[in-house]
Amino acid sequence: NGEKNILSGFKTTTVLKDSALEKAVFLHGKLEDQEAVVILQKTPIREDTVAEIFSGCKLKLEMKNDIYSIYHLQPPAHLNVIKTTVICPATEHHVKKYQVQEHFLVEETGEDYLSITLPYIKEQRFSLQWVFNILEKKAEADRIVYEDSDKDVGFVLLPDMKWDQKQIHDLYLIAIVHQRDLKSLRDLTASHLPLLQNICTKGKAAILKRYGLPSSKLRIYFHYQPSYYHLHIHFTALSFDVPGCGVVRAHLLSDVIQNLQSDSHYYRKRTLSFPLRADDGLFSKFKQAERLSTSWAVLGPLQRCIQAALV
Ligand code: M7G
Repeated sequence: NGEKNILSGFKTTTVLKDSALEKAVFLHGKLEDQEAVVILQKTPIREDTVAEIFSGCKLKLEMKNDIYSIYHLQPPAHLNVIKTTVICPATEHHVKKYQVQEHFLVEETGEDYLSITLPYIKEQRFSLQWVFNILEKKAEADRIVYEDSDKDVGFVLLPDMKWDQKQIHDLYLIAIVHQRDLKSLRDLTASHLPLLQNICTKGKAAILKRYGLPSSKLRIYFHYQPSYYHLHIHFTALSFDVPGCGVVRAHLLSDVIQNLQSDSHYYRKRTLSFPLRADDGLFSKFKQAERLSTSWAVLGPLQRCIQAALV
């Protein structure tokens, strides 16, 4: 559609991750002298395009043995798209985020949060500019699925950057709260129940209306730790085994609501476990504070197979 091919000048310095499972490659390199991360990912095959793929493709037989044949199929160009995410200029944190790394499980008490994590995240790991752009309609305004503009209980619901919106199977939306002083799960008390219940009810209704997907097919959760410390909630299709939806990082919104109903300070006091990369600055802080000697579990040997569920 006439877009300038900015990627023709991209020079790869390192392959951060090459995942056959995700059908994606994560590259670090230079784009016009700026550091950049480029993610190339093959998109899922949609059932409603199969007939068009079959009728418009070029087929080449690779192997035939008895009843088994393998072909290389070249689909029509418009159905042969690679979703490409470009982060430029990328910071060192972005490069680390996508790099395959050994993970360790950290158990953070309420006190650890105040003495180790909070001072660290105040240095702000990732800029929140993209979040403010969404809330202020400076970016992605045309992608908003639903908004409640109330300053206390309001939020914006829109497709996550990871979702190409081509099929419901891998539906992924995020609800970003309008309140600006909530960093993560740790900041929530019973006073935020109206906000959480509002997001839960209106988020589900908006997804049913727009995509026809009922709440029984949705997984609605927080990440702890998140990458971006402005409170947001993930809405993903239950059928989609998305990275980060497993027990070590995801906290279901319905559980969070119930926990706050039974104890207003639940998330201030509780020990919360989460995985950190070995090269994560926060991990070094936990090590320095000697908070890992008895409580860390080495995930190294299992890391390759559970990598996708962790990050
Ligand atoms: P998170 O738990 O803070 O971090 O979730 P994670 O990336 O480690 O899961 C932030 C969510 O926001 C992720 O699912 C991102 O894919 C999504 N996201 C990040 N950015 C920079 C954007 C953006 O610019 N637009 C949209 N729509 N989503 C984004």
